[in-house]
Order: sequence, then C-alpha cells, then structure tokens
Amino acid sequence: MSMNKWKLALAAASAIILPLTFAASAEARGTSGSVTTTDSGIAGGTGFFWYDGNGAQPANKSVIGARDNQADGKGVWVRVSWARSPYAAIVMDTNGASNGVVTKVVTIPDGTPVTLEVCLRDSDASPTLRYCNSRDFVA
Ligand SMILES: [Ca+2]
Repeated sequence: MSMNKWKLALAAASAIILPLTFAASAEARGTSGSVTTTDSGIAGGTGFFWYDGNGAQPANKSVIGARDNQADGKGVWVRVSWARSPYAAIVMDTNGASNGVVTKVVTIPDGTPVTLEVCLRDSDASPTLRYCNSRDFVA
C-alpha cells in the first residue's frame, strides 16, 4: 500500500469511529443540581434533580426531590418536565419543614433536556403555587 492510500484508509477509519465515540460520551453526560423558590429570606423550598450518573438506578431512571426549608404553613411542589411522553412528574413535600427530602424516581431517556420547577404550595384545599423558580438539567 502506498503512503497516500494508507493515509486515505486512516482518514476513512477515523470518520467512522469518531461519530460513534462522540455519541457514546454524549449519551452518558447528564447534569444534577438544585433550584430554590424566590421568596425572601431563607428560601422556603428547594427542588432537586439527579441524573443517573452513577448507575445507582436502572437505565433511564432519574430522581427528583422536594425539600421544605421553613415552617411557614406552605408545602413544596416540584415538577420535572421534558418534550416527550410522559412529559412530566411531580413530587411534593407536605409533611412539614425539616423532615428531609421527599424523592421520586422518574423514567427519562438519558440525554433528555429537562426543566425543573419548584414552588411553594399553600395547601391541599388551596393548592395555589407561589414564588416559583426553574432551572434546566439533562437526564
Ligand atoms: Ca414550609
């Protein structure tokens, strides 16, 4: 094989391998974090999103969480939403402040962009959402 043919063969091989490598690493990349409500002083609520970066959950499982930070008579409402069915999941912390994080496992395909919203919620009888905030993550 001449040098030119060898170089062409290498270039062709790279063209095939590189997109596969890129797709594999992009699939594994997700983001986790939190967002707090916009009320003044100590934020009354915190919403959490954990993508399945450590494989602790089965494939395509993410976890959302709600934490009530303040004994103000309001619970915390958290919703994660994305562009494909089933579109959204909600978790609420209504068991009083300082009782940890209420979590929910959600099936979202890896690599899916999601929006996490957190609001304070008055009560079951009056479920008005207040002081909402949102942040984007990747499942
Ligand atoms: Ca509260």
